Amino acid sequence: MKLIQVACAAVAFVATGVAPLHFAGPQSEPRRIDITARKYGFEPNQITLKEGEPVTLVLKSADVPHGLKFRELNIDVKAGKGKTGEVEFTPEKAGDFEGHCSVFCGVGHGSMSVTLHVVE
Ligand SMILES: [Cu+2]
Repeated sequence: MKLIQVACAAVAFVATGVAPLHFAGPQSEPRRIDITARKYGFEPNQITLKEGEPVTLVLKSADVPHGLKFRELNIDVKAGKGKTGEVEFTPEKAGDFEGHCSVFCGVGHGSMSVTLHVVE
C-alpha cells in the first residue's frame, strides 16, 4: 500500500510537465533552476515555472561574463567569468517572458535568449 502511494506521488510529480533540475523538497525552499551561459546561448533556453511558486535562478557562466535580464520581470542577474550569480523571485503573472544576455560578450551576444513560460 505504502509503495503504491509513493509510486503515485512520483507519477504526479512527473505529470506536472515541469522538468525539475533539482528536487527542492516540500515547498519550503525555492525551486532551484540552473542555467548555464556560454558564447552564445543559454542551457536550458526554455524554462517552465509555476505562477506563485518561488524559484532561485542560478546563472553560471561557462566562459566569459554573461548576464540574464527579463525586463518585464525586473530581473537582471549577472555571472562573472566562470562564476555564478543568483536571484530569487516568484512569478506573479502567467505568460511567456523573453530574457536576454545583459553583458556584452561578443558577436553572438544579441542572439542569446531564454524563454520563461509561466503557467497557472
Ligand atoms: Cu552577452
